[in-house]
Amino acid sequence: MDTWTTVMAEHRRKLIIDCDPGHDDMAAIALAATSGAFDISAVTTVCGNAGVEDTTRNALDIVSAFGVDAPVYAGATGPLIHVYEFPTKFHGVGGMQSAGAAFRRSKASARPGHAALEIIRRVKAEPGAYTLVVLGPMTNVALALALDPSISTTIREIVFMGGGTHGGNITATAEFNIWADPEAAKMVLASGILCTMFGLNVTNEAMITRADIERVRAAVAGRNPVADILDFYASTNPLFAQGLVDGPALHDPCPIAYLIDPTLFETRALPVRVATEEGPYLGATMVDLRRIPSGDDPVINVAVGVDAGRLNKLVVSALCRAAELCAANGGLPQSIAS
Ligand SMILES: [Ca+2]
Repeated sequence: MDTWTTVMAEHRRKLIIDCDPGHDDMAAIALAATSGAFDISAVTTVCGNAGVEDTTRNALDIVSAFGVDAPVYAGATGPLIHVYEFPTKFHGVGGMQSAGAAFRRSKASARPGHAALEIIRRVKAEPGAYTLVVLGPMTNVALALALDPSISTTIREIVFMGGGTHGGNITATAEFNIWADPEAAKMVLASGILCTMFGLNVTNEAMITRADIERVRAAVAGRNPVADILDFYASTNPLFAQGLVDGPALHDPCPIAYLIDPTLFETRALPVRVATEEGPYLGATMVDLRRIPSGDDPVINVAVGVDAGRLNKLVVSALCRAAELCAANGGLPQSIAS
């Protein structure tokens, strides 16, 4: 590396991306990979949009397609307590179905060792260095905290997609990632780690329109898995299919976009309770917008506003660049360093 490259590398924020790809996880990794702002040190996987074998396979294919030099570690095969069926309705067979071309299968395998243990190892080896980006259910992070609570002082911060200030998507009250493992989310929010929540109240504004997808398609001639995967995602969105919204929401890029440019979002420190009781509120995040501290509810940063226009430009140009990277890499196996 030349001096300038070395200086830049030292200033890049170190990330562990914990995810369940997942179409919008793919878009989030595309944004992280193309921004130049991050050292993506590891990708850890969890069950959520699909079983962990599928989300791990998808993560390996994504990092290979975008030339991300990061090891992948497989994590939890199930939530702590909650039992549910993986939602094929939105993400299709395998968790990241394409309407046309898929990413070429990476020849790499997940590294030995559980994702939770790898999170512990890394954040203890370099206290204060790692930002955790959590894009799926929080099972891996909760397991890591249960195994070694001292990591609450060595993780720099957590930014996550999940919850919301009102309303849900998997149920009327709950967002999927939190609903899938509410006990894990409750543990993580109560850990004392600086957490910033990107819930449906802002991520539903992060739409990708048909014209946006066509821009991504036009970025390269010929085979374009990024555009085709987005096409499938759009096709499964019932509101978009009925013409009620301009496009499907790409939820997961929001926390990454915040790390790139915090001015895209308005955040407030607010008490948040995760409902873990069985019933109609299971997995709901009850955000006290009155800012009245109440009992044991942890106060975390909550995204309450978004500049959707600027966010859209950032995400779509990243997806165009990612489509170029995918074409350039041709799905060839990457040399993935430890
Ligand atoms: Ca996800």
